[in-house]
Amino acid sequence: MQNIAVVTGASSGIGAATARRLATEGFHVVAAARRADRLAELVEEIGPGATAAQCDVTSDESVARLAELVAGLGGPVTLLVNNAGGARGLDSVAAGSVDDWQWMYDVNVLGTLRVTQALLPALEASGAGTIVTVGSTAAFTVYEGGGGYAASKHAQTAVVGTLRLELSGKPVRVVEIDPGMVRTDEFSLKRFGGDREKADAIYDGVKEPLVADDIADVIAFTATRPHHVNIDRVVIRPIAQAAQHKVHRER
Ligand code: 8X3
Repeated sequence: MQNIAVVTGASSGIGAATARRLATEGFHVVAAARRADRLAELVEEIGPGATAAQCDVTSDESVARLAELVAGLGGPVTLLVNNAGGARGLDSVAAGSVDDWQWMYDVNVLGTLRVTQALLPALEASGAGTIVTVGSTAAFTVYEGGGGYAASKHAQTAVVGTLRLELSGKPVRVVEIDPGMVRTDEFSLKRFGGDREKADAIYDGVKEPLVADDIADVIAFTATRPHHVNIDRVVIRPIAQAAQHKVHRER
């Protein structure tokens, strides 16, 4: 049996691109996400190198079922990509919705925690495990309107850093990928509750924002180094984004 890679949030964007890419790297990919129809399409496209797992990372039961499904495949689980997550709203702290903040904490932080806890025994048992967590540049910087998202991403990076310390001496490396501006079908659209105009404005005039494949490429790179090489953290932005507030726009 091939090595197994579990990718959460695999129904679109960075997760789907990562699932496709890891299959080409020889992993058997378990593509996990809430939307079964999207997963079915993805798994059909990838072929026998992938298994769909309907999973909601905000549910203990759902994540337990994911772990059972993965165990049932019988192969060594060598890679977990914690990619499920997202942003809701671009409101100020003064006006931010508690529900949106709660959702971001639950998915970005507790979702990472749940899936990591559920798969850690198998990753350790493989003798050569890797956990890659998709964070954000918002994990180490803040911007107006980004308070809720940045708070959740700062918290997620704290979990990742703590985990790396706690796994010292165990055969599981811990990697964090922090993307800046990536143009995917859904990230900004979801952030703005489906408002296409607002979502598109984020990328206005930016010649080449990153795309999902750029991030999948880096995830695959970190996961396929010799196992003693732990790439702690990668910050990746388009060349047009020198910093969070320094975006070159051509008009
Ligand atoms: C995405 C980067 O700039 O929207 O994680 O916070 S940003």
